[in-house]
Amino acid sequence: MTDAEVPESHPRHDSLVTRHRVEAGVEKGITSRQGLIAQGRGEAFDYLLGEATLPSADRAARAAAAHFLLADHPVISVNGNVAALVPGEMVDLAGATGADLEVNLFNRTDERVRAIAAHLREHGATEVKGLTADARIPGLDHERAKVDADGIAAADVVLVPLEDGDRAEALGAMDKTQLVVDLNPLSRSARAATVPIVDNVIRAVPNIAAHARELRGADRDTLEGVVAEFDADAALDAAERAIREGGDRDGAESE
Ligand code: PTJ
Repeated sequence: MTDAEVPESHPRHDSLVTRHRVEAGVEKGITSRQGLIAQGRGEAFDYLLGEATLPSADRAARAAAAHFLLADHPVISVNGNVAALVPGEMVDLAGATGADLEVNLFNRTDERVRAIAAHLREHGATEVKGLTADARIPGLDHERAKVDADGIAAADVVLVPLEDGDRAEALGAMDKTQLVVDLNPLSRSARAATVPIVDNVIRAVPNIAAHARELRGADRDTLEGVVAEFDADAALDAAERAIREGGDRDGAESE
């Protein structure tokens, strides 16, 4: 079954479409088989969140957009799941924020880096970093540490969706502002983030781009105000509460 063959009327339409995209990503050689497991974990959290963007996740997306617009050198890190799920949306977000796109993989092979870069170009990217891999993130073992010297290594703000905790923490130790998209509010990457966006990457990425477009004309003070107002601990608590108490369906997140 392809995206188009999942009937719109199916009660789990979005979830099934998402699964098919990850499956197709594995078949195309852009997503690792472990990506299927990661998707299953994410899907379970999304189900508990009511498969909707919480108000706290929307505020996080807005704070992320403000960080992007304030950055000197923002970079969006793309892994195999992200490439399968939101390739065009990531290219659009890069355009809306002036960020570079860099392929950075947990289960790295040069073949998969090249396949993901080509996939992003098919979706409109003009430049994709990650192929040079001439710098290292300190404190990580070999493959996960490989980054471009003029990309993630030199970035001040990095968007790291669906990360593993080690890499997110290592980027934090390099004093980079980390914007993390992760459906699990208890994950180490969400907890290490400057801005944890507890939402499905499918909803979060277009939402950050929409906020960036809306904030694009704002002055520095306004953007710094958006950043300062955001409380990461409160956002994580709100997401955990929503999961435990039934998402925003019954007003659990009524701040
Ligand atoms: O392509 P690679 O080699 O870089 O590998 C990518 C994966 C995702 C396989 C790798 O980074 C990995 O194993 O990640 P983890 O440790 O399974 O963590 C993935 C996190 O992302 C988990 O906390 C999931 O809940 C979350 N997640 C999964 N799908 C989504 C998600 N968060 C947002 N949107 C999703 N669609």
